[in-house]
Amino acid sequence: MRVANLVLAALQAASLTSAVPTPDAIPADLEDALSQLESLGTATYQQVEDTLAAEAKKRTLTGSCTLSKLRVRREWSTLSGNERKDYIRAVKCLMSKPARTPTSLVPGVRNRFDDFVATHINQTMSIHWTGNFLSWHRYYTWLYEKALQDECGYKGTQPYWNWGLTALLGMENSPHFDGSETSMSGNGAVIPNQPDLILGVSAGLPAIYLPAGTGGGCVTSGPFKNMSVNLGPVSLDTPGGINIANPAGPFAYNPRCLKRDLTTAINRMFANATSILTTILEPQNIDAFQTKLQGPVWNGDIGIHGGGHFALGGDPGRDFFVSPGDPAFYLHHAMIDRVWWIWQLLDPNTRAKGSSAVAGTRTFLNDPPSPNTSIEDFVDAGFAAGTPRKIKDLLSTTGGPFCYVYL
Ligand SMILES: *[C@@H]1O[C@H](CO)[C@@H](O)[C@H](O)[C@H]1NC(C)=O
Ligand SMILES: *[C@@H]1O[C@H](CO)[C@@H](O)[C@H](O)[C@H]1NC(C)=O
Ligand SMILES: *[C@@H]1O[C@H](CO)[C@@H](O)[C@H](O)[C@H]1NC(C)=O
Ligand SMILES: *[C@@H]1O[C@H](CO)[C@@H](O)[C@H](O)[C@H]1NC(C)=O
Ligand SMILES: [Cu+2]
Repeated sequence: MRVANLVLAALQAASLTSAVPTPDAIPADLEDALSQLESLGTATYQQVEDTLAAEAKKRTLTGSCTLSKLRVRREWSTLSGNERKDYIRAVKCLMSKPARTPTSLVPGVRNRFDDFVATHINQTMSIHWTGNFLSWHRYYTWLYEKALQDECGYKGTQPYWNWGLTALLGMENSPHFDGSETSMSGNGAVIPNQPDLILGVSAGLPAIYLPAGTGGGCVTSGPFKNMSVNLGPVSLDTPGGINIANPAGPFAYNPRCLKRDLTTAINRMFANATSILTTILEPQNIDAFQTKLQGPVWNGDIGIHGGGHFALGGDPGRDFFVSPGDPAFYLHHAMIDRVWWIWQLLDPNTRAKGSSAVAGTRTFLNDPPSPNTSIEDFVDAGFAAGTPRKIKDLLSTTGGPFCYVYL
């Protein structure tokens, strides 16, 4: 059976309308699953390269993305120390540049980094559990990457955080969060005996109990230990089930330390390599895919998306509105985008173009009721960057404004 499938996969890979070969079973063993995931990622990368090369040869290239312009986004742990330092330098540079958002609208913005946070806060209820969730966050992450490149001289691309890796290593021991100078900073200071997290209740959903992490306080190590979080909280889940908002409002100036509460247990429970593979291989339409990825919370599942956010924890990491205020957000959402990209390329004709590529409505879980999302709808990142773009131009990472892949 396995051999037959491998032969079939090889034949498919060789044919012109090559589909990416998929594993015949999803391993429960996390190391096996991780290596299957990486094979799938590499095959997807290869397929994009082959397609661009074939189009160039036949001169049927329709867009402006060519092989020579193609940029590759990579996993944090595969970057050299100097590459990671350059990324960190550029993020800090963004934090040192003046904001573009009018302070009449958002009194709390202090820098360019905050522009992105303010936009996310402003649009939260129309970009999550909506039909534009994936395309909005793809565009947003790309605009952030572009700001790092264009405004801060960053030479690399937006790195991603493969949660399947940190589930195995333990977050605290990973190159992502070990607190070294080449990490995205480490854990928060230890707050002993933190009670469980209780999610969902504030949104009127059944409670989900999650273990609190190993930190909880201000980040004490690495490049971002002294950064100031300026906006929020807006809806911050804290241990014990308490949800916190700044009474002065979501846009008030409220400088405070960056907090983390690294929780490998949550990472391992929801965002391990097996669940990543399952999210990619099981759902057969966009509705099922985005539900699986975000987690059917009404069934006690926070999905790989919630798994990453809540494993990072802290303030603003566990704040649904303000989460981009932790610079690790963009590594997390690059991985979300990578998972979508792999899923799309398993059937690009229905998943990366046309009306079958989107599902959902314009409001959070359709509350209040709103029209279905259309690929003709616009998304924008407000004062942060860019111009409004139609969803249909954001469905392919090698079309519209984009020209990147993941490896
Ligand atoms: C970080 O903040 C602390 C306390 O304000 C200060 O003592 C320390 O010098 C700062 N470190 C850096 C690297 O800015
Ligand atoms: C991986 O994640 C899935 C889905 O959340 C979970 O059911 C499974 O128990 C996890 N695997 C391990 C080994 O923890
Ligand atoms: C909106 O989408 C749902 C689910 O796909 C579908 O059943 C419904 O007919 C759509 N509504 C309109 C007005 O197109
Ligand atoms: C928030 O969104 C509204 C409606 O789209 C817009 O008019 C306003 O300028 C936005 N504010 C910010 C700070 O982006
Ligand atoms: Cu978001």
